[in-house]
Amino acid sequence: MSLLLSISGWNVADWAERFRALDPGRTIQIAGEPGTDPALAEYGVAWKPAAGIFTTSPNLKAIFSLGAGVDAILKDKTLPDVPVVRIIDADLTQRMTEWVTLQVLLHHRQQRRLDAAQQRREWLSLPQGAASEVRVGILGLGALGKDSAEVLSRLGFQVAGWSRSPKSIPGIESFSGADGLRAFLARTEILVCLLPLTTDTTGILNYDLFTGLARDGRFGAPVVINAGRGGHQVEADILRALDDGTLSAVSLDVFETEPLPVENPLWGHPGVTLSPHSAADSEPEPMCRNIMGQIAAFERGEPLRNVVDRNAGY
Ligand code: NDP
Ligand code: OXD
Repeated sequence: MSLLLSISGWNVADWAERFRALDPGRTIQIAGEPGTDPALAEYGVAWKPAAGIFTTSPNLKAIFSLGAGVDAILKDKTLPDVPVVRIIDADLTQRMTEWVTLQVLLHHRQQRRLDAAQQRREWLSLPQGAASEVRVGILGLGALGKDSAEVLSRLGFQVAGWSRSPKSIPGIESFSGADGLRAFLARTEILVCLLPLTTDTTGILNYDLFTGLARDGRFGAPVVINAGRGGHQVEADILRALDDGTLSAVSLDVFETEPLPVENPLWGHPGVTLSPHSAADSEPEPMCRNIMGQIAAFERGEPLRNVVDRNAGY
């Protein structure tokens, strides 16, 4: 009974310790370490795994993603034909909803203007609009998009979502498919992207899409918030749209290149609020519990949950 961990960018030894603590009887191996035998692995655990890493594990039964997004796993064309399971976890969802709510409120309450006024020691009194006057649109109404939508709706915002299939969520207007996109954009003044990165969604946050957003809201020009993947956004188009007034502001957690290079103009642009791909960190304790719980259920004969549709890419 062995787990093979292929994790880059995060502290793999820390993750291994967490898994060991939860199931001391199981062999936890770290890919690439001396003495590791991938042939023993029954389960893969991955975050940005090394390409080809699971090809020498003939006993593999499933691969567990440590993140909600599986684009970095699925891009490996040598991935064995076993179920890929992604994370849906209350802790991660809560973190994302906090970040999305923070960003929506930051723009709605014009906090960046107040910050600048504070720097100048200026007592700036701004008109305060009601949340009920603001139309938020969420691209992606999955595990994360739905929760953010519901919380923003409870705060009073007019919330709609766009997904592949139509949704029926109380209080949330549903738009779906390519046919529904234009109408969804036309009623949206704060756009939030919580899509998975697939061939269909790559580059979706581009200049053409920005020009389709509502321009009759409180901010004059719309706002874009992206915590999906950097591959969703065309950064040259974001800068152009900010500079020519097509967008009033953006909040970005993800970037075409991560870490964002120091010379990237997004760092210093006054219309940009950014965070370092930290909207919703995968916290080791709940993630390891989630995965070990899934493995225990699977070994009792229960089906795996949250298995990715490899054709759809999410
Ligand atoms: P889900 O798979 O639960 O939801 C994805 C949603 O996107 C679904 O509603 C789906 O539609 C919709 N969708 C997918 N493709 C299309 C398309 N072509 N057109 C319209 N809608 C589409 O994913 P999660 O909510 O769990 O996560 C979303 C993404 O958030 C992850 O893939 C990851 O990239 C990102 N993420 C970022 C983090 C960060 O810290 N920045 C942390 C965690 C996740 P349908 O419901 O019809 O299938
Ligand atoms: C994820 C992420 O996909 O952290 O979970 O980006």
